Amino acid sequence: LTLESELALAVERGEFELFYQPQVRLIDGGLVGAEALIRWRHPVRGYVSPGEFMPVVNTSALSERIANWVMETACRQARAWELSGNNVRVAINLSPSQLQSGDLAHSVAALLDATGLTPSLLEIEVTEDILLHDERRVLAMFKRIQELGVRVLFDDFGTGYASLSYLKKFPLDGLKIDRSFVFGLLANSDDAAIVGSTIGLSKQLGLTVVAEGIEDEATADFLVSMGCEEGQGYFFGRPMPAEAFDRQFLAAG
Ligand code: G
Ligand code: G
Ligand code: NA
Ligand code: MN
Repeated sequence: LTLESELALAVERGEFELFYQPQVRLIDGGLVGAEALIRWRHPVRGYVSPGEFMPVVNTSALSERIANWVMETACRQARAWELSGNNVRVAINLSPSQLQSGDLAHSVAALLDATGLTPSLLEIEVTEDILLHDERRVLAMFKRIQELGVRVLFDDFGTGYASLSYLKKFPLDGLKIDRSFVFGLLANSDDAAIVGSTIGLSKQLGLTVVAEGIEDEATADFLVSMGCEEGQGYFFGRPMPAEAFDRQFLAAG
């Protein structure tokens, strides 16, 4: 069996799951959202990380199907949280191939309609490579998605080749500072300069800024002192199943 045919079977068998990682307000640690991260619960190998199978998904016919499954599962979860009185924004990741296929804005609109989810509780994270594709098409699609009230965030900011020019071209709602700049923040003055400038830039552009990869309190404190509003990382919580997320972060009832 090739990995691609195994993945097709996995879709049939419902072997995919979404894990959720908390995103917090750095000033007080309050929960603001969750990033949904796909996992494949393989019957023999256990949880397989997306780094191992998404590259195959992205070049296969399964790409659109899995994107739709991710969106639907995340929207249902966000709606369940909303109904229980917790306004937790849920962010999903879409790879360039998934943004290319089908009519994404239409699927998003249909899902919001079907689930009743408040649109501002859904976020879409895109990486810069999306913007290597047909620029006008991508722009039009983002615009339609944003008109629905769904936010679009630039993921892994700073790691690409032309991050600043993309900020200029695309009407984003926010950016996520890549964890490679956050890890060394306390020890490396270059990283601190890059992160500090990115926070300033985001504010001037009116963008939300989220720091990724926060692994300790000192880094979180330093980010607060630099004016960063939101963060995510193992210090606040690892990606986990929805039930664990409920128990750890949301008040029961
Ligand atoms: O969760 P983990 O660190 O293993 O994720 C590895 C990579 O897989 C990350 O770059 C993440 O953005 C990507 N990824 C995780 N979940 C999804 C998903 O549902 N869809 C897509 N397209 N990428 C995902
Ligand atoms: O590419 P993207 O930014 O979507 O990747 C998100 C991935 O980063 C998640 O799969 C998650 O496992 C990983 N991640 C989240 N927080 C941390 C962290 O604090 N440290 C490290 N090393 N990885 C993290
Ligand atoms: Na992401
Ligand atoms: Mn990222």
